[in-house]
Amino acid sequence: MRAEEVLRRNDMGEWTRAAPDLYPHQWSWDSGFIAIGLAHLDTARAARELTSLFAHQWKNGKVPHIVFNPEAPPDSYFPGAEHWASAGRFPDAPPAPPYTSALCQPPTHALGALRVWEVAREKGEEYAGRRFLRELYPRLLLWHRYLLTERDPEGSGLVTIYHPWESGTDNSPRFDAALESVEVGEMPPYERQDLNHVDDPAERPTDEEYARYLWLVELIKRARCDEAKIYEGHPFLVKDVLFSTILVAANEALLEIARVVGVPEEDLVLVGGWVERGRAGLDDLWDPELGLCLDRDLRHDASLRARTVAGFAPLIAGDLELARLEALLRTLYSPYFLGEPRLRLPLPPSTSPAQRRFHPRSYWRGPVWPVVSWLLWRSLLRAGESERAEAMRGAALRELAEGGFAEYFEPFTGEALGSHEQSWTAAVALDWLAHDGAS
Ligand code: 2M8
Repeated sequence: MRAEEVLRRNDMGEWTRAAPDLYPHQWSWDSGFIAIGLAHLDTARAARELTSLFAHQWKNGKVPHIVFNPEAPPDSYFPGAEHWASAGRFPDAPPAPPYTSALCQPPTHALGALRVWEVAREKGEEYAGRRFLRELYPRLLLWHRYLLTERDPEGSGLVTIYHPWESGTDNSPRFDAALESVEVGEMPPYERQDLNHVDDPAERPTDEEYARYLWLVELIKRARCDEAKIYEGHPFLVKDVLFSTILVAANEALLEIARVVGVPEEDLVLVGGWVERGRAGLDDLWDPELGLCLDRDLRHDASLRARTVAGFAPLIAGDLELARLEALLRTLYSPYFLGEPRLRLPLPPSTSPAQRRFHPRSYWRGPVWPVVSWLLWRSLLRAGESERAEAMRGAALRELAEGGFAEYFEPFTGEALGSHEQSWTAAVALDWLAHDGAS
């Protein structure tokens, strides 16, 4: 099946489901990537992917991590709309139904919006492209402002997450230490649906992890999503370096969008300041020994030491001093990552095979995720490392040509895992293919 077909089959008109069975709803950071892919097929439809998501933005600026599809078959996903229905009555919630989750995910949206504009301009669709950016700009600004205020009362430039689901890299070992200290309380019994849609339960998080995930949801609901209350008592509060660096990249994109839209100078100063603050915050979390940037557990005031792709955050944030860039490239091409001799292709495993509790089939504990390869590819290009970027693009396209548009891949065998028609995988493939003539 071709990338374009995957997106068409998952197209629900105004938005795209993340995957046909496993994920029948709209996911926030998936949509940012999907818009990037759709831009190459139909800029107007790509624009709607984002405007439809932002129609469910919360009053405080939060963009929900899932917008539930009222037409999805009952019991197709857990926790679904019923589980989150009470969140629809919280003070900041948007009108419901459709219901949304009360969590959020990394802000890929400005990256998507900028790509839509770039392609629209190339195609001579400047008028419609600019109109779209004018419509979305204030919403993007509100969203980023939420992340840099409610989620960063410290003013560190780094985003605090309340749940591993907010990171997008759910069961990554980078959260093990913080999650292990979460004690699960009384909850009604529940039935997982995700295991019905994969070949092997080892591809998904464990039951122990799920219990903690649901308990954290329960606590957020009990706090009625009051950010100050959550900050005070929640057992999982982590400064997430991957989330934070995507926000830096998104703020850079927002600056470009702001210039196209033509906004007051003070907006440019504000967003430019966010970019600087984010880079400085990442710099504070640099670990010279691992040659990576590390998340921080605020509850226990401790660094979360794990070798995962999130550690390359400064590379994604860009504008690095030469010494830091070289240190990151050394780690990336070392035996901990791309230099690992067992890798089938030189693509970044989500977790280093040398990391404790690495698992080559388990979700974010080891498999290669095309969207992450896309982020690193883009970062290498921007750092002027065009040969390395090109090698990564070539390897990624080969993996997809052989294994299809799977959610993730076993790093040593290239076996396709998880969902087999994952929208964001098809989307980044389209962007890589469009880059052919450009390289
Ligand atoms: C995965 O997460 C969802 C929960 O949000 C799940 O496992 O049920 C993650 O890979 C996440 O990053 C992604 O956005 C989502 C949909 O593709 O699936």
